[in-house]
This record gives sequence, C-alpha cells and structure tokens, in this order.
Amino acid sequence: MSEAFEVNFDGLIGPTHNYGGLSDGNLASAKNAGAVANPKEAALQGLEKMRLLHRAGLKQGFLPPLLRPNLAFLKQAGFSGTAEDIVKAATETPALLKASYSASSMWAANAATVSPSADTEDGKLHLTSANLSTMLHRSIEHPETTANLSAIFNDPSRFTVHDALPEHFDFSDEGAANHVRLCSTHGEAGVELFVYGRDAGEDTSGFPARQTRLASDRIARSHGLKTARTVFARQSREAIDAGAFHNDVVCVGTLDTLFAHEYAFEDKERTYQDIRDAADDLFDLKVVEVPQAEVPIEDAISSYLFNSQLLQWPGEDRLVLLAPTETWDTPTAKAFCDRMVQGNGPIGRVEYVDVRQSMRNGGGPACLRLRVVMTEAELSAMNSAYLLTDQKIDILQEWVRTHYRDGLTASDFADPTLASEIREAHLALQALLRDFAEN
Ligand code: SUG
Repeated sequence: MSEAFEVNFDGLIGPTHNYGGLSDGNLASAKNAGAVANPKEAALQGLEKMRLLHRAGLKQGFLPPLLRPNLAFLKQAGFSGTAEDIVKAATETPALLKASYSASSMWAANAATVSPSADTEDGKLHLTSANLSTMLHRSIEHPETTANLSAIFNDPSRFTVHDALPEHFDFSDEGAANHVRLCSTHGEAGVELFVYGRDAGEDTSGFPARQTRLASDRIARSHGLKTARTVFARQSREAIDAGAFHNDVVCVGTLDTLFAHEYAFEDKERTYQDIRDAADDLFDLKVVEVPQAEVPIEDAISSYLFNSQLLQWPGEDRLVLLAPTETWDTPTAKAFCDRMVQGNGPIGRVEYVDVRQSMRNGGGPACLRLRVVMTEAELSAMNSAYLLTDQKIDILQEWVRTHYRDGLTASDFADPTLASEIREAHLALQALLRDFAEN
C-alpha cells in the first residue's frame, strides 16, 4: 500500500455562468431563473475556495471551463456550426441557444466517477465521464470533459479515462455526485458506494431520478471493482421530490465517515449494513445521521448542509466540514453544526465558504469539486499544469478580472460580441495553460 492523497479538482467557473432555469428538480435553479448572474464574482469565489484548501496544505487542481456557446451542439441540432448560428438560434430556438451557453461544467462532481488505483483490478486509476443524459444542457458536456480528463490524466500506463456510457434513459449517469468512497486511509483499498434513483426501464413520477442502477453497475464493472467491496443503494423518493436531484445534496462521506440525512436512502439501515459488510476487516464505519426532527429535509436542501466538502484538514485530529454560508444562515442546520462539533464525533469543525453565485444554481462546495485519490507516483505522472499553487491562483484570478463580465442574463446571448469575448478569454486561458505546463 502506498500513501495517497485526496486531490480536489474544482471546476473553474466559466465566463457564461448564468441563471437559465434549466434543471427540473433543482429548486435553486428554478427559483433564480432569469436573475442577473455575475460570472466574474462566481469565478473569483470558486478560486478563493481553491485557495483556502491549497493554503491549508491540501492538494488542489482545477478543470478548465468548456468553450461556450457549444457550436458543435448547435450544428448537431440543425444549424450550420458557424458563429452566425448565434443570431439565428436567438430568434428560432432560444432554448437551444441557452443550453449551448450553459457554464454547467463548473460542477466538477458531475464530470466523472473516479475509482482510485487501490480499488481496481488492474491497479490503475479509472475515470468515467458522466453522460449527464437527463438534462439537455448537461448532456452536451461529456465529449469535451473526456478530452480535458485525458489531457490531465495523460499517462495511460497509470490512468484509464473511459468515455461516457450510452446516451439513453437506461444509462443516466451523473458521475461522482452519486458516488462515495469510504476507507481507512486514502491509500488503502476502500468501499465504493453507488447511489441510484431508479432502475433501467423504470418510469418514476415526480422530479427526475438522474442515476440508474444499470449505469452505476456498468461503471463499477468497467473500473474493475471487487464485487464484495461495492455497494449499491437507492436514493429515497422523498429526498428526490424534496429537491435532492443528486445524492450529494443529502449525503457526503470520506475515510470511515458517512454524513447523511435520515431521509437520504430508501432503506438506510440496509445501506449502512451493506457498507459495514463490504468494509469487513478494512474499517469500522462511522455514520453521522442528521435526524429529520432536527434538520427537516427542506432545510437540508435549502442550506446545502450536506453539499459540503468533508476533509482531513492538515493538523486537525477530526474531520472538517467545509459548508456553504447558506448553512450558517439556516437556523436548524447551523444549530446542528454547532451541536455536532461540541460532541466527540468524527466531525470536529465546520468552516463556511461563500460560493453564493454557484449556490443560486444549486451548486455548493461539493458540487464544485471532483475528488481524485492519487498516489505520489500518480501525482508525478499527471499533467502538473492543472495542479494549483498560490501563484497560479493569482494568475487565474487576474485572467478572470480581465475577461469576465460582472452581469449576465440569457438576453445577452444573442449578441455575437459576447461569443467573441469568450473566445478571446478561452485563447488566453490556453496560453496560460501552456505557461503552467512549462513551469
Ligand atoms: O445539474 N445546475 C446543476 C447543479 C449541479 C450540482 N451538482 C451536484 N450536486 N453535484 C444541475 O442541476 C442549473 C443551470 C441553470 O439553470 O442555468 C444547473 O445545471
């Protein structure tokens, strides 16, 4: 067993961050539809979160934003694939133009499902891009996400980047947002928990269930996970209908600790027992369950208490929960946090972070990052341009200040000057990435 680190790769928030109201079942997205977004502030908030973790001594990387509008998508949808499509689409199909402009790749937890090399049969680190097939604007992310992941994890002798699963209702997959890895230490074999909302072919009523068991199962197989160390659990319908469009809205876990709402799983006792059975001799599961009586599911969802990063903070004995400021603002969630840290459970401190721009689209601290457990050798093998230092964060913030607008709504999309501004920003970022690769 070699020592391993949890590296957080955050989605660098793109210049088209906006409130499109595109996600059925995501209450924040619906509530803020049409509001004026501030892409500059959003990206700076995201980078400050990355800085906080980097300064704490954690390893921090980033995923670059995808170039928007997505002209390849507009071409597939019957346009010509040129910049002229923008004006045409604005009058003919504004909904398609909005989808093509979405900055939704910022929620890196949905980029892929990741299995560290300690868990896989061939000893490689496996990543499968998520097809995100439930929401149109998200279903167009995966080809470019796969390209980004292949550029970052660019040593095929150590990393396997899998293409997304087939784009079909039966294979709906939302990546790491419905996946939790539990273990004793990051470098040891662990238990991988896959959480799904429906079976293939099953029609559910209410808000969409975005993950199928079939999708989770195929990923577990292609990653070469041991059956005995893999658990599949069903999300509760109650949670989905209350607005938990991903499991990471009601549950987060790391090392031997699972922090979950009482209503997160359809059968919580069975889920906990299945994890305990799979963990067997590896670790003793600690469950921190938040009772409905203390934090009603509606408060859990509006506060995003669980969409927090649960971190092994250098120099601290107990885990730290990095929660959004909305948790602080929600009396029941805040009271729970205060009580929890006074006890002697596995979570010893709650730190609050301002990611309000992203939160208004239903994306909290945990949505913004993709966790990749890596050994020292894997870290040396990856493309280090994507690993952050304080100086790189400064440079990226300067890039944001130069190229991003501080106000954006869908009505701006019809103007082709926006698209050329974004292209310029994209080219400048590519130049920065080349510099990062050389230094
Ligand atoms: O897929 N919101 C995203 C939020 C994703 C959060 N990720 C995790 N929970 N891991 C979604 O619903 C809204 C975009 C808009 O309405 O403009 C959006 O796509």
